[in-house]
Amino acid sequence: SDYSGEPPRHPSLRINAKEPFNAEPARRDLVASYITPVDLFFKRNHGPIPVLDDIDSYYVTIGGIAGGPRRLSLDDIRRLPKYNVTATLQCAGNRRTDLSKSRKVRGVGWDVCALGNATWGGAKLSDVLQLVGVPYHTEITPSGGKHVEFVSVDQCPEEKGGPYKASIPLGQATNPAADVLLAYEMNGEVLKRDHGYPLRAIVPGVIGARSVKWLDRIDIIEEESQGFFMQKDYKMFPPSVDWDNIMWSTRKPQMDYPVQSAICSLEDMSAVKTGQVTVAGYALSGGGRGIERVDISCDGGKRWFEAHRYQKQGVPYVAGNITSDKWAWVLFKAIVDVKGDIEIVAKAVDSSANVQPESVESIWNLRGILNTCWHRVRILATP
Ligand code: MTE
Ligand code: MO
Repeated sequence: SDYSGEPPRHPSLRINAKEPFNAEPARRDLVASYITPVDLFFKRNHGPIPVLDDIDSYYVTIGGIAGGPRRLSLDDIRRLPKYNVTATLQCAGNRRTDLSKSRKVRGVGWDVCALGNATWGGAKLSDVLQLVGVPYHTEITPSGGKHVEFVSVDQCPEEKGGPYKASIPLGQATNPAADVLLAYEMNGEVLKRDHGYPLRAIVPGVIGARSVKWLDRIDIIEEESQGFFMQKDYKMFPPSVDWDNIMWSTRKPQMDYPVQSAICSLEDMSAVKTGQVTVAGYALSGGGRGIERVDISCDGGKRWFEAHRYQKQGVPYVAGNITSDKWAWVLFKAIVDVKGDIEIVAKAVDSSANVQPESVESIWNLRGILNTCWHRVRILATP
């Protein structure tokens, strides 16, 4: 693979792998703003960043439709109604490093910042599909229906040099309320190369792996995508399955993200001064479920109290309501008194009353995905 054409990146990013480029911001930087600045947004790649600079000749091909494939230019997509959806994109591998402490897992090691919250601008996939003759669908997503496969132009070693691919159910793709976008903007600016320029899918509420960057094709297919990242990766196995007894076909590709939270104002195993410290972080859930509350403990999880949620100005926030935005994270904060050697813990509860699991052992899985266990930070507070 050729990595000579990579774009410049912010020097403060923590690089977890250089080629392909995988990096996340520092904890404190991540929760400094409700909307994550583009240069601090985590970058998750499986191959080199494609060079697509002749935008006038760029088009995306829509296949598997009546009358044969259709090519849509960027202008065709820009002419459709534009939507701005604030959605948090989280990699399924977020917090993998902590999972490895229990038992070794395979994959890029991530701390707690393999996610970001952005306002994505683009056309709804449901409108794009309607334009080419595929009608809207507004019922609850049926299972066993057709699928919509996103195919990228980037070449991934795991795909044996083939393009990155993923699919979502047709019922979700054609449902305007699912807010699936073909995005050409991120935080009001033209999408950057690292994040899928000129066009990417954004599938809110679902693991980041399904939000395919640098779109080449969108195909309506009978079964879910047979691509590597759908069939041989990003599946959640039970703790009893290891590399010697894995049967990939026995599990479904992971879609919705479970409830998650992490503390970002403190580093693990750090020293602070006795007195007040700020416990701040993020909480989010998948599938459009909002965050009901975040509980904090300063004694490893024996006694709990509720954190405050806070959002910055100008951000969609319904006063008195529970969630700020259906697809976006909530930032939380609590001021606590600390003394001695203590363990601070955060756990979130979503609007369906799902709670993060307590122990990492109960959710350990060989690929190290979906580590959503209580987030613990051990600190030593001395005068
Ligand atoms: N799309 C392509 N074409 N190639 C990729 O490697 N990585 C996926 C997804 N889309 C990927 C991709 C994964 S695993 C994640 S978590 C998100 O993109 C990361 O998006 P970001 O780099 O914009 O943060
Ligand atoms: Mo990911």
